[in-house]
Parts: sequence; C-alpha cells; structure tokens
Amino acid sequence: MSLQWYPGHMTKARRELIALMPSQDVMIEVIDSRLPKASSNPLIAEVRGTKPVVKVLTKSDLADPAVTRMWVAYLEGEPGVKAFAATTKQPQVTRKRIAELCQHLAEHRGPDKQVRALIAGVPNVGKSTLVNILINRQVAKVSDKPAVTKEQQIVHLPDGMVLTDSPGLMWPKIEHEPRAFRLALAGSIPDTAIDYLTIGMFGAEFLVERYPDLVVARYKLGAVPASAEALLTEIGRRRGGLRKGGVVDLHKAAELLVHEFRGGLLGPISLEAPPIDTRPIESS
Ligand SMILES: Nc1nc2c(ncn2[C@@H]2O[C@H](COP(=O)(O)OP(=O)(O)OP(=O)(O)O)[C@@H](O)[C@H]2O)c(=O)[nH]1
Ligand SMILES: [Mg+2]
Repeated sequence: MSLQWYPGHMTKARRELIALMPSQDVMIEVIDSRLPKASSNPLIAEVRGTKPVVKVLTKSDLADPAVTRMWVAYLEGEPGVKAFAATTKQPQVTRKRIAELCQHLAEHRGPDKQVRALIAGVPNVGKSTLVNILINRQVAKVSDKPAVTKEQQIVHLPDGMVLTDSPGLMWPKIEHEPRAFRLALAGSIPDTAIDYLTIGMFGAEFLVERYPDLVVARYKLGAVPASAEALLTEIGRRRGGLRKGGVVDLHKAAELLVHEFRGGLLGPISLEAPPIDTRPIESS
C-alpha cells in the first residue's frame, strides 16, 4: 500500500522553499527523534542541495535516548551536517546549541553578518515550537495536528539571526508502507488519511515485539500479549472499549493506543534505529 496525502498548499510551500533557499546560509531541518529516517523528506534534501544543515531531532523526550545518541552520531557522518537532539523540556540548551551550530556552519559569512536559517521539515515535527523556543516567545502557531503552519513566517532573533518558519512538507506519494505508518503513528499524517485501526495494529505489533516491558507496565498486564490484536483486545477490555454483548471495540482501543504513544505515556520509544555499519574494522 502506498499513501497519498499532499494537500494543495504544499505545492506552493515547496515552490517557496526552492525560491528562498539560495538566500539562506543554513537549513535547519527538523526531524522527529522517534523516526529520524521516516521523517526526513527527500524533497527537503533536494531543496537544501549542498547548503550546510543542522538536523534538529525534536521531541527527544519521547524517544529512547540511547537510540537518539546513535542517530546524532550517524547523521553527523554525512558531509555538511550537524545534528542535535532537542526537547521543549530544555529550551535554554536548545537556544544555545542551535545558535552555536548555525554560527559554526555559516562561518564563511564573518562574525558581523546576520545568519539566515530556513526551518523545514515534514508536518507536526515541531518546527514552529522550535521557532518559539529560539525567540523565547510565542510568535508561531503550534498545534498537535499536522499542517497547521500554512505560510512562511520570518522571525528576527535578538542576536541578529533571521529565521524562516515554513509549512510542513510531505511528498506526493509515500511508497514505503512502514514509513507511512511510522509518520502516521507519530502524527505527521492526519488521522483522516489512515484509519486508527491500521495505525494502531502497526503500533501494537511494534510495541509487543520491541518494547514489551513498557506495554505490560502501562496496561498492567499479567504477561506480554501474544499478538497486536491480543494487545488491543486487552486495552479495550481495560479501558471501556467494549461494545454491546461484551465484544471489544478494536477501533477504539487502537485510537487510544495511538494517542497514548503520541503523548509519550508508554515511556520513551524509538520507532527506528540507524543502519548499523557492518564494514569490517581495518587492521592496522
Ligand atoms: N513532547 C514534546 N512535544 C513537542 C516537542 N516539540 C514540539 N512538540 C509538540 O509537537 C506538536 C507539533 O508542534 P508544531 O510546532 O506545531 O509542529 P510543526 O512542525 O510546526 O507543524 P506544522 O506547522 O503543522 O508543519 C505540538 O503539539 C507540540 O507541542 C517536544 O520537544 N516534546
Ligand atoms: Mg508549524
């Protein structure tokens, strides 16, 4: 199954990113710490070209910290890339580190020139939240729904840096099913584009296999459920997801699981790890 969700304003948003990039010193690409690969938009890499980039892995409070550290190291292995794991829980660290990284990458402009940074990423990863953290005020609209920012917004920071927030950008067709499901589970694709049961089953299967202890603890289970459906059935039984006749409403249970995952209620979870470098270590 491939997924298509590319609302009209994104065509314009993409055109405007392409138009703006040449005047910018760096790109701040915002990706989700729980799914750094799935939330990296190939169209944004195209827009960036060879410009330096700070890859900000947002929502790091929701991801497995050990896996996020591996992602930061992995991403910094690419030329022209600096990476940083950010969270709203540490706004001061985020402000300081991003200013340092952008200054470093835009060194060629000299110390007196304003650094211009374009903030881009898929919907709902926390671009506007990052703008608000960096200026330390609520200037950009934030929401837990995807595709809230519809226009570019320029923000001048006290240190002279000029930021441009931009609308979340998808690409016209997501061919890889796990990628679409990860994006949907994390909330970058609206719930109207994929149904809760499909995303919930995908999430339940992943959690039972990879984070069984968190599942058992969250839903107070006696043992690890044998399957995704078994987990949703347990959730339905425990959380009022029963229809007439005592039949479990799996759809409702799936919706609950998706929301609890998004809110971080199960604990810190990473949906994907960086590829492991399997090259043999050269003997010296
Ligand atoms: N837990 C947690 N939530 C965050 C963090 N950063 C952002 N969020 C939440 O993520 C959601 C999306 O944030 P936005 O800043 O609106 O995302 P965006 O990328 O600008 O979204 P679009 O404009 O729709 O593309 C909001 O509910 C934020 O509160 C974080 O570090 N931790
Ligand atoms: Mg936004």
